[in-house]
Amino acid sequence: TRNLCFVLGDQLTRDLSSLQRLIPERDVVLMVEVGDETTYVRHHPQKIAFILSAMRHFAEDLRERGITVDYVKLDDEDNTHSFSGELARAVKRHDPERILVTEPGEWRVWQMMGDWETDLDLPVDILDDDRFYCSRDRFAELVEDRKTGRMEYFYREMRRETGLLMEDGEPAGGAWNFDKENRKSLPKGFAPPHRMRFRPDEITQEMLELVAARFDNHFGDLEGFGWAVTRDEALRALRHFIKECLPSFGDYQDAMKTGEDFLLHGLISPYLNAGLLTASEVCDKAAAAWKDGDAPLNAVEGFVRQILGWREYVRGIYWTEMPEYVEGNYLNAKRDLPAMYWGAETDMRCMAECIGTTQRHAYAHHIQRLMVTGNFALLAGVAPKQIEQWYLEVYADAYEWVELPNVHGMVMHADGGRLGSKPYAASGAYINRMSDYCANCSYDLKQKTGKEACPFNYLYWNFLIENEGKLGNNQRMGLIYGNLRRKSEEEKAEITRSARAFLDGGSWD
Ligand code: FAD
Ligand code: DLZ
Ligand code: SF4
Repeated sequence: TRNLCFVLGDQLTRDLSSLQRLIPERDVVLMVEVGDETTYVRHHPQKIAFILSAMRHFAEDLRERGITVDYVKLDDEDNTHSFSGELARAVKRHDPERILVTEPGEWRVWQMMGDWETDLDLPVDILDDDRFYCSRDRFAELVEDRKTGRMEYFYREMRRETGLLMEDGEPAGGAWNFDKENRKSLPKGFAPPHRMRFRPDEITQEMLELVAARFDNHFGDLEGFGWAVTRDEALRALRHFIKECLPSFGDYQDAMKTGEDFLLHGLISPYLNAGLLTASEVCDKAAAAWKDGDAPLNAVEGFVRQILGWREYVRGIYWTEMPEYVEGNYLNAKRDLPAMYWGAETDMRCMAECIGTTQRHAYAHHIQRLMVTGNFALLAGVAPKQIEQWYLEVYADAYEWVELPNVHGMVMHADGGRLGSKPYAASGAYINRMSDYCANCSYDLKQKTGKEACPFNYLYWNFLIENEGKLGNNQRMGLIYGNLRRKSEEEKAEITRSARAFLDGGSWD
């Protein structure tokens, strides 16, 4: 063997940079299922089943194309259960001249890779992950040029660089975004399209059994597993989304509805992040739908912005700010994550819905993550590391590079504003406007304090009171703090009392 090409579980892309260097006649691909990766956090069982099944299918696909794959299974006898251990064993088996690997998604693994050359006494080529529009180096350059202070500027730069949704150097439709046309609430009686789910084949069935036996103490259901596990299936799911959902994606992007777990969302993040789909093909197909007159610009731009803008931006932030990033706790939040996040009963309808969909599917859509479970953790002052770990565990699309900036930065403001200039704190009124949850909730949205009141109401004001020192001078929060300052001392004391009773078991009277 000349080259041993190590492919990780989120690198399941045929033209991955490391695989492009492969000469099938003489090189070997290594793929490994290892205990360390399945348990470094207690991933949702569907996440483990998805990744391992997708890995096994990908290995089959490579073999069918004449590539030699050395595949270590989770229950192989001599499995050392770590990336480094398995690579060392494979080096003994194949005696390669060189290791080829594409840079990993997580800092944790990046650090491991740094030791391999010395430990193995072999050259290790760590190649750029060119599945992203913006390389780590390019992002760092843009930071230097101060073109990435905020997502919006970064996104415009990416639109210019890629030419996506551009016409003669100008944004299509004459504006960079059409959000004022988006964010509608759902019309009465709205029924979202039926979603494409996939019946487990033999390989997936075997994985489901293995995961059920081995990870039965992890939070989340395994029944109902319907994720695509091959590129062909993922492409079918993407086509279905573009045809049936994309045309109205923009309009109802921020809506939430009881019992509707998917609405018009893409359901593609697990595929993008594991490599079954690439960002550029997804954005190109969405842009083509607009060009062909099959989807309006507000929808296509809104969708493309999530991928070309947000997804690339958070990755850039992750790699420019790590490893210090994870240590920040700007608002000094310290509370434990409440048991309802792990499925304990709660009377808060919104939380029960969003945690329920998470448990059922290892999925929740963006507004549920941001404005319900995220917003609660922010307002309740949950310790950043605890809520970060929750998000990393429970979603099939969660890898630290994308989870951490979203949770630590966007939701918890623990980075003091590196990612977003202000926290997305909101009271119950926002959730009521964007959903039908409150109509089915035993808490009263109209009451502002006391046992019966919607907890988001007093937690919202309590959050502003507790953090006035840090946020009171934030220009973008001027209006809100103006409102707080008009409240009487008595009113504020009521708010604080309710928040303490709810969060810390204090007295309600
Ligand atoms: P759609 O609504 O159809 O959006 C299309 C695509 O845009 C997504 O597939 C995703 O690739 C991308 N996207 C949208 N928003 C973001 C964003 N904020 N950051 C990065 N990509 C984005 N996404 C993950 O992929 N992994 C995570 O671990 C993750 N953690 C999150 C944690 C919090 C607190 C929040 C608020 C958001 C998080 N997101 C994460 C972003 C977003 O919620 C998911 O990407 C989205 O819900 C996936 O579902 P979808 O494919 O149906 O998305
Ligand atoms: C998430 C995950 C899991 C659960 N299991 C494996 C595995 O057994 N083997 C593997 O190669 N990758 C797995 N992964 C994905 C890795 O955690 C991911 O590749 C790294 O975190 C780098 O992003
Ligand atoms: Fe959630 Fe409050 Fe609405 Fe109940 S009333 S669903 S707790 S926002």
